[in-house]
Amino acid sequence: MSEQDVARTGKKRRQSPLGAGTPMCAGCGGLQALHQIYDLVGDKTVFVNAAGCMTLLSIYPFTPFPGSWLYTAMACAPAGAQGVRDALDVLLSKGRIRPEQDQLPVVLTGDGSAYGMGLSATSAAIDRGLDFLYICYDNEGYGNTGHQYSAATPTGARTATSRVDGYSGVKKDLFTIWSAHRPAYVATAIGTEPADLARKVKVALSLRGPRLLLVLAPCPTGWGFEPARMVEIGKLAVRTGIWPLKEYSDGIVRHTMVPSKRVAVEDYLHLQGRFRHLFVPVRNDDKLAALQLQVDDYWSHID
Ligand SMILES: Cc1ncc(C[n+]2csc(CCOP(=O)(O)OP(=O)(O)O)c2C)c(N)n1
Ligand code: SF4
Ligand SMILES: [Mg+2]
Repeated sequence: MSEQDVARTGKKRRQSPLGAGTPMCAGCGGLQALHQIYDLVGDKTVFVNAAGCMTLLSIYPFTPFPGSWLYTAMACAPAGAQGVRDALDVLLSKGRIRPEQDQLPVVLTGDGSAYGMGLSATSAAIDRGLDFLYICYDNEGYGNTGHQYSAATPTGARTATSRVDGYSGVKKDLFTIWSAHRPAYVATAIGTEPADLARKVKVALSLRGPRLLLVLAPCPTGWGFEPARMVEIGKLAVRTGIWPLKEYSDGIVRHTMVPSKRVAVEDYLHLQGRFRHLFVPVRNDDKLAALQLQVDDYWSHID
């Protein structure tokens, strides 16, 4: 509801911590997922955010979250979460806050921090067994600065820094990197599969120690599609098998949604401007087959 609508109708604006008025793109898959996660995580949280699109959710001294918000440099959000945890522990030990007033440090970063700049600080925090939740919304590029490639960019995607044939690297496997540290919990998720996401948030909240929710964030602005197609694209990411939904705990990896008949990868690619060069002016059959093979190869190792 716009300012004019509020003045004209006298109706109140819908009250949601992440509601209307957030300065984010329409159809943002990251924001959609964060809405759902926040509904379950609640306000006894201290968000520790590294620079990225979601930083726009907090403009000093205001934040839409009833809890607290701490902004850090890209490389050090998990170190910030350690400071928050330590401070809360001191307050608890001195009786300055009661146990029921304790809060959960929640790191919130994009893939640029999670897969790259902040990975060292993350690894160290997991090694220390820090009791925190890490939410990474993965829009597969440095979105906030114009969508340059990151270590999460998929092969072949055009970005601001990989223009002609698209990104020549391979998307880093952050799920496995986290799991190799043997933390309490690691899960991939997406906002367009809300039941799967909600269950994983609840599992994460029931545990202590380092926990990661790695959420694919379809990004109309960086990926080049109409905001209205965000849900369709998110669902195709799962149905093609490009974004496997899975979780890790106690040394075991489980797939939580296995597509019964996988849709062709190109059905997902051709909806996005970042892959348009694979279809026009000339269809690149070799590259499309190679991208399909990457996905087939992954699933050939899953029972
Ligand atoms: C060390 C450092 N380098 C560069 C920047 C500029 N910068 C701000 S946000 C951003 C993009 C972050 O990408 P990502 O973590 O994927 O989040 P997104 O913007 O996609 O939400 C960059 C490069 C910075 N803040 N700090
Ligand atoms: S650039 Fe992408 S991730 Fe960032 S706010 Fe816009 S849609 Fe969301
Ligand atoms: Mg990003």
